[in-house]
Amino acid sequence: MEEMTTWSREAILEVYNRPLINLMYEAATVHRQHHAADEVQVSTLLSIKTGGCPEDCGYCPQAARYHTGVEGEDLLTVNHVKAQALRAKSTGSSRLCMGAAWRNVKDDADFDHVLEMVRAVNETGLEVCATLGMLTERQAQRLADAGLYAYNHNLDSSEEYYKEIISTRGYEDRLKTIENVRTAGVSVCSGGIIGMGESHEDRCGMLAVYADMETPPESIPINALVAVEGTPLEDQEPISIWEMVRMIATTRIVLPKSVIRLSAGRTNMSDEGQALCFMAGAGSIFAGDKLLTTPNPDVNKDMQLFDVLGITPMKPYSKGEKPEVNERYKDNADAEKRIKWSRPEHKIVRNEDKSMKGKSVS
Ligand code: SAM
Ligand code: DTB
Ligand code: SF4
Repeated sequence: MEEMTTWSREAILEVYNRPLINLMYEAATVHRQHHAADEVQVSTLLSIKTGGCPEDCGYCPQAARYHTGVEGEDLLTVNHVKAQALRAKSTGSSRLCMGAAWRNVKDDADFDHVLEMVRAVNETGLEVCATLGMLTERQAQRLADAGLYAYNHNLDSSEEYYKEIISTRGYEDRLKTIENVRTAGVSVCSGGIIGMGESHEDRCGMLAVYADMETPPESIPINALVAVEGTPLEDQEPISIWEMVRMIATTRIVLPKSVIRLSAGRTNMSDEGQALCFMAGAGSIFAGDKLLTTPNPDVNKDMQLFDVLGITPMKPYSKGEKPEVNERYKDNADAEKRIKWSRPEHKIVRNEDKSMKGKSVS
C-alpha cells in the first residue's frame, strides 16, 4: 500500500486526518501484510523501584516533587522479581518489563542488582525488558550481556511539546539513549503518550522522528494519559477511544513493521474499543492489575476478550532471537565517567505550581 520510505510531519498528518472509517481499513490491511493479526503479545510490567524520582515529568505519579500518594520504595529483591516473572509467565505473558523511577542508570550496587534481575528473568524463558531512564552505551551493553532483550525509553511527544512537559532533561538525551540501546544490539521499545494537551501535529511530529530513524523501534507503546491527582496534568480531559484508534492506525501505516503496544489507559476503554485498536494494528498489551503504579484491567478479563476475538498470546522470542548471556562488559567503567546528561531547567509554570513548594502555599 504505502511505499514511501521517508515521512514528513505533514505527510503523516494527512494520513492521521483521513476519514476514520478508511484509515482503520487501510491500517488493518497494512497490519496483515507484516504481522499475524490474531496474535497479540502480552507483557507484564513490574515496578522494581517505585517513586521518589527526581525528574519533573508532568504526567508522572512517581516524581517526588508532586503530591500523588505514591510511596517511595526501595529496589525489589532478585527473588521477588523472579517470583513475579514466573507468575507473569503462568498467566500467559511472554515478556516482563521492569521499570525503575530513575532519571538515569548509575554504575552502582543497584545497577548490579538490576543486572542480576535481568539474568534471573532471562532464565525463566521470558523476554526481558527494562525501563530505567537514560543509559550510556556501556550500561546498555552490560544489560545486553545480562540477557536483556528490549529497552523501553519513550520520546513521549514531539520535541516542541516535550519542553512543555519536562524541564529536567532534554529530547536529545532521550535520542542518545535510544541510540545507545540500538548500538548494544538490544531491541528498542519507544513510544509516547496522547492526551497531555498536545496537538495532532505533535502526535504526528513524534511519529516522524521514529519514521526517520535508520532502524525504527521494534516496539512502539501508545499510552493514553492516566491523569493522576497531584500531577500537573491531573485535570486533562480523557481522550476519546477514537483518538486512540486514529493514533494506532496512523502509527501502523507509518511504521508498518513495529509492534504497536496498546499501553496505559485501558481501564477507560470498552472491549469494543480495544477490539478496534487490535483491528487498527495494536499487537501488544500490558497485562496485570497494575501498570507501574496505576490500575490496569484484570488479566482474566483480557483473556476473555482474546477468546471472544480469537486472539492468542504471542510466544516469547516470536520476533527475535533469545540474547546470549556473557560478561564481556563487566570491567572498564572509567571511559564513560565524564558523560553528563543535560538539565535544561526552563520554567514550566504548571509543573512548578504542583511541586512541593507550590503545594505549601495553595
Ligand atoms: N523513569 C524511566 C523513564 O522515564 O524513562 C522509566 C519509567 S517511566 C514511568 C516510563 C514511561 O511511562 C514514561 O516514559 C511515560 O511514557 C509512561 N508514563 C508515566 N506516567 C504515565 C501516565 N500517567 N500516563 C501514561 N503514561 C505514563
Ligand atoms: C510505556 O510506554 N508505558 C508503560 C511502560 N512503557 C513502562 C508505563 C505506563 C505507566 C503508567 C503510569 C503508572 O502506572 O505509573
Ligand atoms: Fe521519573 Fe520516569 Fe516518572 Fe519521569 S517518567 S518522573 S523519569 S519515573
